[in-house]
Formats: sequence, C-alpha cells, structure tokens
Amino acid sequence: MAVITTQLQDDIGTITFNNPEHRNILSKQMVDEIMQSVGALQKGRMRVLVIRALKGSKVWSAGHDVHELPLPGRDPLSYNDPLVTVLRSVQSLPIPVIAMIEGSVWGGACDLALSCDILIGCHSASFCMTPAKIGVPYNVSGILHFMNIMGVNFAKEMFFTAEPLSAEPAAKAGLLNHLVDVENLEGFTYDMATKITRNSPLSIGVIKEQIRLLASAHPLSPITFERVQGLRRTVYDSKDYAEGIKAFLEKRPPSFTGE
Ligand code: YZS
Repeated sequence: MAVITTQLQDDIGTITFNNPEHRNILSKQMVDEIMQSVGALQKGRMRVLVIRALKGSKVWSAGHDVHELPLPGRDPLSYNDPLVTVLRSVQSLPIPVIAMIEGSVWGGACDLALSCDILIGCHSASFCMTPAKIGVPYNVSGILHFMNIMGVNFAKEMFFTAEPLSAEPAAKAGLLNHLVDVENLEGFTYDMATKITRNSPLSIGVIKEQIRLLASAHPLSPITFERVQGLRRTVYDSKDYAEGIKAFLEKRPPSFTGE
C-alpha cells in the first residue's frame, strides 16, 4: 500500500506523506516512492514541489525507520543509505522545494525538512534531532546542514539534548521561514508556491545550485575526513549504538555505558 500521494496542479507538485499509522517514517519504501514521484512529476511542468503530511497530522515524520538501521559494524548513514539519498535528491532538484510542516519532525526527517529550500510551519511544528538518543553517529553533511542553518551553538543544543524544539524557538533559530496559524498554513504555502511559478525557472534553478555549492564549500583535508569517519566508526561499532536501537525497539529508555 502506497505511503505517499502525489499531485501536480498549476505547475506545483505536492508529495503528501500518507503513513500515519507508522508516523510517516522515512522507510526505504517511503524513500523509493518519493524518488519515483519526483521523477514522474519532473516529466510534467513542475516549477515548485511541496512536501507535506496529511492535514491535521500530529507527526510530520518520525524520521529514519529504526528497524532499518544497520546493527553495529556498518555506517547507519552511509552515502547510499535511502534517507541520505533522498536528502541529496531534494537538495539538487533544480526547482524550489517547500516543506509544509504540521506536527512533530524527528531525526532524519529534520534533515529532510532542512534539505527543502523553504520551510513553512504552524504552531504544532516541532523539531527533534535524535542521534544521541539512539547512539547514532550523525554524518558530516547532515551536521553541516544544521550548522549552516541554525549556527553552531543551536545545532549543538539540538544534537546534545535530543529534545524537541517547538515552533516559536525553531522559527527564531531559522528552522522555519514562516510560522503561520494552522488554518492559514495551506493557503500561505500555495500562495508562495504560485508566486515562485511565475518567476524564471532557469534563474531560480541556477541560484538554488549556487547556494547549495557555496553552503557546502568547506575544505576538508582527506586526513581530517578520515579522522571524522574514524570517530564515527567508534560510535557505530559501539555497544551503546546496539543498545540504543534495542531500547527503541523494546520501547524502553536506553542505558548507555559509553562503551
Ligand atoms: O509499535 P507499532 O508497530 O505500533 O509502531 C509504532 C512505532 O514503533 C512506530 N514508529 C517507528 N518505527 C520505526 N522507526 C521510527 N523512527 C518510528 N517512530 C514511530 O510507529 C508506531 C506508532 O508509534 P507511537 O510511538 O506509538 O506513536 P506516538 O505515541 O504517537 O508517538 C509518536 C512519536 C513520533 C513521538 C514516537 O513514535 C517516537 O518518538 N518515535 C521515534 C522518533 C525518533 O526518535 N526518530 C528518529 C529516528 N532516527 C533517525 O531518524 C536517525 C537515524 S538519527 O537518530 O540519527 O537522527
């Protein structure tokens, strides 16, 4: 059964998460359907893409499907991980992608929302970065994302506390472009999308790619990159990483030992 629905109207594509039972987790199935839909929508005249959950959702997306996280010894967020793949495809799509946020956003879903170009949320929106809650070593591109958008100290607070940031402070920290009342959320989002469809798609596509390249222009020497990967390996090889996943699946708090 499909976990998303797709629509194209007046040059605006819409992908709606439609797996409320499992809180719109970014499972491989969800990611595959998103990628297929984006490909199909691009065959039409799509100038803007809106990514959203069903109206009234309490959870926009609960993030990576924890059942699909590899057990110790393999990088849980490698280059070819389905979640990491969809983040790259949203970032490199040559049209603006608007995340319309109603409900809570967790873990990798925060990275998906931040991979979009514009975030418009209502007061039920919240953002929670959960690697430390599960014992996951987040990846370099994901961390850079948060640093670029909210600055180093806010990023550290989100990663270290693994506590949800509610809509108002999230908007102040730059995670939301606009915070609107829920009854205006759709209207505000599609009004902005319509305005964008009237502008030059070529100019917009080039400016989006320029900003992506400039924002990720951080020279990292090979030795530094290898050090980072080595550090991440000590985490995903750890007992704590296995404990984090086990505790989640057993619906109990994890007991981390630092080993
Ligand atoms: O037990 P059943 O089968 O009914 O399924 C439950 C949950 O197990 C399932 N579910 C998930 N399954 C796999 N992966 C998930 N991330 C996940 N989240 C939820 O959905 C069914 C309903 O969940 P409930 O907990 O009963 O729903 P509710 O009481 O409404 O609570 C909703 C939230 C979202 C608050 C709760 O489900 C929750 O805290 N989920 C985990 C959110 C989370 O920590 N996500 C981060 C996953 N990690 C990542 O994205 C990255 C790897 S990282 O950690 O690095 O950022």
